[in-house]
Amino acid sequence: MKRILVTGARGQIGSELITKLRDVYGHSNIIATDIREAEGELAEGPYEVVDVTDDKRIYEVAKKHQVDTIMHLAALLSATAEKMPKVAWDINMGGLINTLEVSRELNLQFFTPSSIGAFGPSTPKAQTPQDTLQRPTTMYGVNKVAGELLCDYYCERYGVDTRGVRFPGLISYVAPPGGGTTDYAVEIYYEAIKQKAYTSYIAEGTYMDMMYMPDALEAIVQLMEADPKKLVHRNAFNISAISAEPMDFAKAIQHHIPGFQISFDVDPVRQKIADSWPDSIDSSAAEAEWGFKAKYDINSMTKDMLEKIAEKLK
Ligand code: VAH
Repeated sequence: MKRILVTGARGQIGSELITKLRDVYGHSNIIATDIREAEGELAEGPYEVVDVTDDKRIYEVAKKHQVDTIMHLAALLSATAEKMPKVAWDINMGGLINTLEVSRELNLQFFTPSSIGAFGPSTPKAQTPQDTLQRPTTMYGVNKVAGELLCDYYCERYGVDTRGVRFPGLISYVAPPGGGTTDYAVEIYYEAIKQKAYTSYIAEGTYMDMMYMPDALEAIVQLMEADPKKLVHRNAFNISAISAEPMDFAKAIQHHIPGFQISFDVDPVRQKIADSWPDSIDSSAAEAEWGFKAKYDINSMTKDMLEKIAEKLK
């Protein structure tokens, strides 16, 4: 039976992953942790305040709850990391080595996400291969590449069962994203309902990989339950569902809100980050090694997002 400690439980992924894991493994087996106090549904199960830069606290909570798995999500995202690179290094890399060390000491299974941000401008942009050049030009990307190598090292050197995926931009209606480059793909849905208009900070024609959150959560559980003997790769698998630019979102929304208008006011910092990332990545290794398959495309995601946000804003 899995007993899982999740860091970053109040983040965009964490807040929904806790609900998913509680449904799959039972409320009492999921230990939600974050640097902030619990709020809302998070308080309905085991919860601890944990700063991932405090290695002793992570060990203490993992030991106390006798977990067998850590899912480490706490991190600063790409745009925030560019504003405070040294802080991002300290949190992203400090938190990672601390959770890996606890996993080594307590023989825990380990998951942490990488990102399409682990690629850079010299990486092939169309159908980016699983194994290819990774020379990112952002602190977030440096953290993700270093993180992938560190997780593979802990697996090779110490036998820690580390696994990860390179997430695309994740789209959800539950917790707002914070400090990401792909956040426009969430904002556009809220503004479509509130204003029937959205001004995008990412330029028309800028393709990036995206995925609806339910597919992302299912991928985490599927990967962690996969037969380790079938894993050729581990840290981290390319996975994607949608390759889209802002106009694709606008057209999908206009099917439901015909008067919706998009305009552009490009943010040079986040545009530069987006331009350094792939247009589309190849998910075939994940499909072959653990059966990854996304269920939502841009049209089915848009229908669900608009319905759920309209309900939420009532
Ligand atoms: C970001 N949402 O924009 C995150 C993610 C692929 C993008 O890593 O930083």
